[in-house]
Amino acid sequence: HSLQQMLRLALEQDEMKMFLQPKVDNKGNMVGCEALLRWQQPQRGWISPEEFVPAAEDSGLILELGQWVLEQSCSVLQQWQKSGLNDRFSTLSVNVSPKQFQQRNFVADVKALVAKYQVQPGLLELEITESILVTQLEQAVEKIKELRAIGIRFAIDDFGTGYSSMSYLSTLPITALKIDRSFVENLETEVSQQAIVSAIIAMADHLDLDVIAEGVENVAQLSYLKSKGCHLFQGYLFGKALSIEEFSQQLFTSV
Ligand code: G
Ligand code: G
Ligand code: MN
Ligand code: NA
Repeated sequence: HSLQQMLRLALEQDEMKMFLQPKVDNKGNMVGCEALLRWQQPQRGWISPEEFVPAAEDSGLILELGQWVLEQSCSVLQQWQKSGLNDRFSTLSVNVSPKQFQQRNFVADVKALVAKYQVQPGLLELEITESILVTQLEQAVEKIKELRAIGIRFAIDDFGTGYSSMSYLSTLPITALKIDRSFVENLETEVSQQAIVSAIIAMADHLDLDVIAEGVENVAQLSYLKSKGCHLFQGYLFGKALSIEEFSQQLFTSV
């Protein structure tokens, strides 16, 4: 079977799982999470999204997959709202592929899910990449504005790795930048990485955007990021992605 055939079966046969990686604040408190797909394939074992997300993009299956992740996320948020989320909780972030975002029905689909699960829209953050803004800036701006109008939040994922101009930053109603993992790598020793990261943090601050560092693996990286004013983090130092059950348990047992 091709990867694409296997992917179609995976969705039908419940092999796809949504995991949640913690986002933490200055004090190490869990203040949110990012939804990340995990595929447990019976014959081949565990398959990384780095392998199957591109295949899903090529086959168009990313649309079903993306819709599925969004629905799961809204359902989880509904459960958490019922259990009483504390004020510290910011957002559950969902990766949106360019193909999914560019669908004519994208805005309506998101609104329908938010309504179906009665999600407080401010708890949902959509992660988009700069590539969306390169090819279809005007349409993207309209879609983001429509969803921002009901309170949904938007982060630019992998910030700094795309080929877009930065002029969009002053016009786009996004709410956060995610510093790409590649800039955080070797941050403790590489002066050039430090220059890039401190510039991104300063820019986010001036534009009144949240900024979150990805791929934080050690205390030296964390200290540098904190010293420059970053106060949201994600990475193996704090935890890898957990099953919904495990994450929910941690969320409601932490003080
Ligand atoms: O979890 P991590 O190794 O393993 O994810 C690898 C890549 O797959 C990342 O670039 C991430 O953005 C992407 N990815 C993970 N989950 C999703 C998802 O639900 N939708 C999309 N479009 N990409 C995802
Ligand atoms: O591209 P995106 O940022 O959406 O995906 C996040 C990816 O980064 C996932 O593959 C996730 O498993 C991975 N990841 C999360 N934290 C760390 C980390 O601290 N180190 C490394 N190397 N990868 C991480
Ligand atoms: Mn992401
Ligand atoms: Na990223």
